[in-house]
Amino acid sequence: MNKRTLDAVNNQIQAEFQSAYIYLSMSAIFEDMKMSGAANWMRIQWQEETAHAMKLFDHLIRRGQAPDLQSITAPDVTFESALDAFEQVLEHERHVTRLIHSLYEVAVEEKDYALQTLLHWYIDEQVEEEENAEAIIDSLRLAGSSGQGLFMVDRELGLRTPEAEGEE
Ligand code: OFO
Repeated sequence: MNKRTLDAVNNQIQAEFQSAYIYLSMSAIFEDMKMSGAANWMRIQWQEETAHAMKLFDHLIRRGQAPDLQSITAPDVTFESALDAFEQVLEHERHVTRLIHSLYEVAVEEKDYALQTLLHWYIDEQVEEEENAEAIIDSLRLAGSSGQGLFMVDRELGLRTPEAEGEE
């Protein structure tokens, strides 16, 4: 793996851990709002993002490269409502999708076929990440300001369980 590709993968590992940290922060805020279902959803998202980082980390190890971990900054997260939070999730995932596509472009330009194959998984995963956020936003819009509606959505989010290994 050449230096340009290695640097790009290390940057993506940082972005995935940064995502994990943002979602853990959102989980803490939802706990504080007594929305335990949304807090659960965010906590599982934190686990998933950590798994995304580790899949790239392990790819480097398998290819005889030492991952170079970068700083993670304190998440600067605030939101007015659950809808606001999940709109921020969608925006963030769109940003991560752009990062994954840029990384893929590096892998193509540098003819790194193994990395390209690995990134197919991430490209599919980003479609799912955006789709999930959009579905929750739709539910929250339907619930509007109805306490009962929000209670139902929160209960639904509380049913999310960690995905099996490899399905993150
Ligand atoms: Fe790793 O997919 Fe979200 O950020």
